[in-house]
Amino acid sequence: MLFKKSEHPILAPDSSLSWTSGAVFNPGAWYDDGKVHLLFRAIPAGYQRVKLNGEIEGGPDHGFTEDYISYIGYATSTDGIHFTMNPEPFITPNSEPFNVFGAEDPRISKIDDTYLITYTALSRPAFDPNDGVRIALATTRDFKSIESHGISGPPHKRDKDAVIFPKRINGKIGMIHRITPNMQLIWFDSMEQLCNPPASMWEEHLKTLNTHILMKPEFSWESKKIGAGPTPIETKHGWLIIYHGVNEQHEYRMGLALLDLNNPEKVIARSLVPVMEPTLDFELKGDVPNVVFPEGAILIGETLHVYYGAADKVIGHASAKLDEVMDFLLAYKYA
Ligand code: BMA
Repeated sequence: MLFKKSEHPILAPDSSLSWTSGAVFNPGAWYDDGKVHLLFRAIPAGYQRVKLNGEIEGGPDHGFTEDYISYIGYATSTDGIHFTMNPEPFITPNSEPFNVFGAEDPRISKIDDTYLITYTALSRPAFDPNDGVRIALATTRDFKSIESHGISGPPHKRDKDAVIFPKRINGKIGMIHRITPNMQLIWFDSMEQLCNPPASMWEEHLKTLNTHILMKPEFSWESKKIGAGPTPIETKHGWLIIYHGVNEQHEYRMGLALLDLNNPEKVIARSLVPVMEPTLDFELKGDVPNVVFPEGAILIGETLHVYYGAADKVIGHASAKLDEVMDFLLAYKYA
């Protein structure tokens, strides 16, 4: 196995903090100055899984009650494995139209001295199939004070899985996002434009969406949809992309791809097979079974640490040597 999983979840619901008492999962990560920063999704206990009619996300015919509303929490670690949670949530559902039903699935990137947090904002209950999901952006310099920039993605139904490259490329800021079933890439001219994108930019982007596709589902293990996971990692061979793929049985696995360093629109390698899949009890059983959902990846020395949501209930950790991951992926390099 390329990635070695930690045997037990590294973070789980905590009954002493009501907002984390039901589920703690899907963490974004960043590492600097000897500290791992983790932002994760948390839900208070009390919600229930219910059978719904019709096509919905999260399982062919199941959803959750309306009190399934996510907070975003913050935890830190010095070794990448033992984390301490802040008792207060970092982002709380609020009255802004697209945050009423929660904030989900944060990713962390950093440009200059600003941490960029992309997350999913909801204006309707999580499993309502209608138009109620957008990409949102918040920034912080210290994980204490936070500036909310509101919606930072196109006005398109269920756009999710946004992540920002951790440096400017050819002077621009790149963001990957996911309008089902593909992953798309968009460029912003400046931090100002990222924080306040004009409506005309999205009109143009949506009109020409096919030209912005970065990756499409290609293999049976990801046939239903794919989505970016952690912040891209810069290596000498290219940008390492860790992503999730969902199959027709609604099982979530982890895949790898490599993008050209100076022209990330060009995919230079992609693993045919998933590199991680649900096998442990806490990945097979939870609120949504058979899910590994990677959202955070950091390098400490030569070791790549991956943080993932397991079965929408707890947080798992896996690690691998970066050079072994690259050797594996380069075997799938396109000619
Ligand atoms: C996706 C997101 C994730 C979740 C996954 C599996 O659509 O909502 O938050 O972990 O489904 O249920």
